[in-house]
Amino acid sequence: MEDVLRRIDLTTLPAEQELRGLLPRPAVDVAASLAAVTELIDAVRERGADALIEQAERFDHVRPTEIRVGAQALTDALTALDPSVRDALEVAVDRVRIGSRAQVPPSMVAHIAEGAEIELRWQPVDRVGLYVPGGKAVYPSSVVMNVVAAQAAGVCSIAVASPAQADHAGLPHPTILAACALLGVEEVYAMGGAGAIGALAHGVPSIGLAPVDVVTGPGNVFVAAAKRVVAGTVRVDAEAGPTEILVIADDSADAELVAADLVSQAEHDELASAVLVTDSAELADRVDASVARRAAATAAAERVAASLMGEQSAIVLVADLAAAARVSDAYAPEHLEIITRDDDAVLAMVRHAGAIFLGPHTPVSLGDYAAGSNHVLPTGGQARRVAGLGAATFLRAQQVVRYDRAALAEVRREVTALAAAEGLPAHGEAIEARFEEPARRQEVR
Ligand code: HSO
Ligand code: ZN
Repeated sequence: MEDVLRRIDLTTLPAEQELRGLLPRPAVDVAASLAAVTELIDAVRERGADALIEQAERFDHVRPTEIRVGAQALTDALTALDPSVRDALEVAVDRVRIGSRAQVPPSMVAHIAEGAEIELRWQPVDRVGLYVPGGKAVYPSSVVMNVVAAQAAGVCSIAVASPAQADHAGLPHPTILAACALLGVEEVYAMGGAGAIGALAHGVPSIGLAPVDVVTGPGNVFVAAAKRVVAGTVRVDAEAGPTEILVIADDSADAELVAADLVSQAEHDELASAVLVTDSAELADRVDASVARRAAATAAAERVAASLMGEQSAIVLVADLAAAARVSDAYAPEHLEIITRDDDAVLAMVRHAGAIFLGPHTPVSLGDYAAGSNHVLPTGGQARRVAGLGAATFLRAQQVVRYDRAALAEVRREVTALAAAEGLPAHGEAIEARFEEPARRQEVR
């Protein structure tokens, strides 16, 4: 049988070989859309709801009657939700809430010297805007991941934006509305794309939409570009590109499970990446045969085939698991699965990944819904430098500094010397003033 996944043989990998770029990523040119997106955002800033309605007509092919979704529509969506989906969402919410709460760091006090301390206090931002796409993929699970993380951080004010749907009378998709209602989110807007990101960042006074402090959520290339444009005004999360899964497996792994997991993420997108890195040529053959069978039989067979046969997907053969960890780190995948005889030993060698799934009973699709982890993760190699979405996305570390007189006296000379060296004598005087007699202070003035 023809191979489905292309093979890359790195069994003789020189220690110094540069591995980045070995697995090409799908080209997503966010910068090319910046000008167009800026125009859309400016229109919303200038003309508010009128511009949002025009943009819905142009891009979503529907005229929303109202941008702000009414309370009744939210309640109705939850009432109409299939009870088994509601139950499943509730389980997901409970688990993600436990996982998200555990991410909120406790306040810490650093004792610098006697009488000198700095408290690190984690404060949530006041208000956030969460974007939920509404195109071919409608993911209520993404509503859960964004909202629960913000709630766990202690954010008081949450607004959700999702495009108006032609099939749903200009409202966002009903499962999105139902998920919002389930989570107690009352402020939902039927708006999508770059305009929605601009509206959240800058506010739309005419419809009572107050500007937010943080905008998060996945979206297409225009949403990614819009997040870049508003990044000077609000905090944004990482850009979400096509999904990626990289599996490190040895000959002890069950090829059927590895294949099932590769196919599961290929299901998202023609541009999704599915990569197996293994030191076993035999496992590689078995996984490829299983992938061929599964890809042909799955519901989204065409999309899955496009993803698996694309340049971005591959089986990489390496000499040992240390080399597998090097390949994985060079790629910095959104999702990394480790299915080997000693998963913890491999984990210890790996540095860069959005989320890591250990062992044969921890598939990525568990994490997509109900592991308790968050599924909004950095793609495109961003895992080298940023974390996935979580409570921390909505928190700031604040330094609370407290010195007593004796502690200040201890560094009096050093501060004054540095201030003088920087040509800022008033800085030094602010220190010295603490040690002058009250009478002398008058004299100086
Ligand atoms: N795997 C996707 C998230 C998702 N999967 C949503 C199913 N629904 C990106 O991490
Ligand atoms: Zn998924």
